[in-house]
Amino acid sequence: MLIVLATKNQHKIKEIKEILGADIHYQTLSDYLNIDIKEAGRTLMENSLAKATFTFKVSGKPSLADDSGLFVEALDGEPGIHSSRYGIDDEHRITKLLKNLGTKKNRKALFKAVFVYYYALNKYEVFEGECAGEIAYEPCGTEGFGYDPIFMPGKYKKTFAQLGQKVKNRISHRTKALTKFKKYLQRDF
Ligand code: ITT
Repeated sequence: MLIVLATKNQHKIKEIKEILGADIHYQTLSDYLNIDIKEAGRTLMENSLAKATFTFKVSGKPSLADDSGLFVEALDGEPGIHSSRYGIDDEHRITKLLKNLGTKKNRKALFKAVFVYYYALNKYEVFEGECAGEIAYEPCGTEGFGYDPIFMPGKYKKTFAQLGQKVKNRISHRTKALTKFKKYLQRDF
C-alpha cells in the first residue's frame, strides 16, 4: 500500500518509517508540492486534520499527518501546539523553555502526537499517543530531534537524546499513536 506523509520534518519521516516498517510504500507531500502548511488550528487535532486533508487533496492518495507537541505542566501546557514555533530553531526553543521553567520543582511534561489518516473524500481516522516524563535541567544527548535533549520519559533519568532512537521508538508518543494506526490497517485488510 501507498501512504503520503503530510510532513516536511525529516526526523518525523524517519521515525514514522522505522515504526510502521517497510511493508508500506511512502511518498511525502514534497513529492507533489513545495509548500509549508500554515498551522492555524487551536488543537493538535485541528492542525493534523488540516495537513492530512490538504495532502490528500493535492496527491489524491491516502495521506497521514502528524501534529505533535510538548506540553509542560508548570508552563500551563506551553509550548504545546506552538512547539514548532516557540523559537527559530531547536536550540532556541530548548533555551527558551529551560529559561521559562527556571528552577521550578514541577518538571512534569507530556509529549503528544495526533495522527490523522485521510483515506478518501471526507473520510478519516484519528490516532493519538502520549508519553509522560520530566524536563531535564540542561540539554543532554545527541540523538533524536526537537526537544529530545531535555525530555526524560517515564522513570528514566536520561533524555530521549541520551537513550537513543531504539528506546525512543519503543515508548514514544509517536510509537503509541502509530501502534493504534497499525492495528487499524491490519483490521482493514
Ligand atoms: P510538520 O508540520 O511538517 O509535520 P513540524 O516540525 O512543524 O513538521 P509540528 O508542527 O507537529 O511539526 O511541531 C512539532 C514540534 O514539536 C517539532 O518541531 C518538534 O520541535 C517538537 N516535537 C514533536 N515530536 C517530537 C519528538 O518526538 N521529539 C522531540 N521534539 C518533538
